[in-house]
Amino acid sequence: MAAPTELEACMETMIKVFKRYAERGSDENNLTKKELHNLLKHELPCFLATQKDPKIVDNIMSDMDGDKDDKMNFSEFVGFVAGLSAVCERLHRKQKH
Ligand SMILES: [Ca+2]
Repeated sequence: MAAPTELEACMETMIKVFKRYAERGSDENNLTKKELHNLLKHELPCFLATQKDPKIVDNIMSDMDGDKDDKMNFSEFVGFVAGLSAVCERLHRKQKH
């Protein structure tokens, strides 16, 4: 099989990271609020450090939790990462001008 492209590797990494944190609890297909907090702390430390709101994890969870089960499944997680990536891209564009 050919080596994965950058984007394929990126998708694979997102699945791997999600599973690493989701698998710590009883439900391997979902992140609890605590698991989400752990993931942010270790995988997005700069993002977390810039957030002043102590309820940031609760807010992300309620914003992204489309099926309202108080847990984050992979699709909801991808939505969060995509949103954050879009913000980064916008900032990146601004810095260039
Ligand atoms: Ca959910």
